[in-house]
Amino acid sequence: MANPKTKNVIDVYSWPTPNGHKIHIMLEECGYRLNRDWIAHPIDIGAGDQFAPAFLKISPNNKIPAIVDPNGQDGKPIS
Ligand SMILES: N[C@@H](CCC(=O)N[C@@H](CS)C(=O)NCC(=O)O)C(=O)O
Repeated sequence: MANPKTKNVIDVYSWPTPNGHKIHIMLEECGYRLNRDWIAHPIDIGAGDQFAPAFLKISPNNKIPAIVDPNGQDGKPIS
């Protein structure tokens, strides 16, 4: 069962590169707050984390940043 405290939280998969930071900045500029509205999941692209099968399900082209919004169309998660 979904945790009611985290069911609306956006999962952000990123790394502190300019492309990674732009999603962090966008979320904060839009009023989404870290650890309240979004959670950071580090993907160390120097270590090859972007090729992990679990991450490739979210980002098939092995690129960060990627997000999972739990409230996509019809209330289903979308990445
Ligand atoms: N079009 C993407 C580009 C994302 C991108 O190039 N990400 C790089 C890091 S900045 C990446 O994930 N590289 C890992 C790889 O190619 O294996 C965007 O605008 O965010």
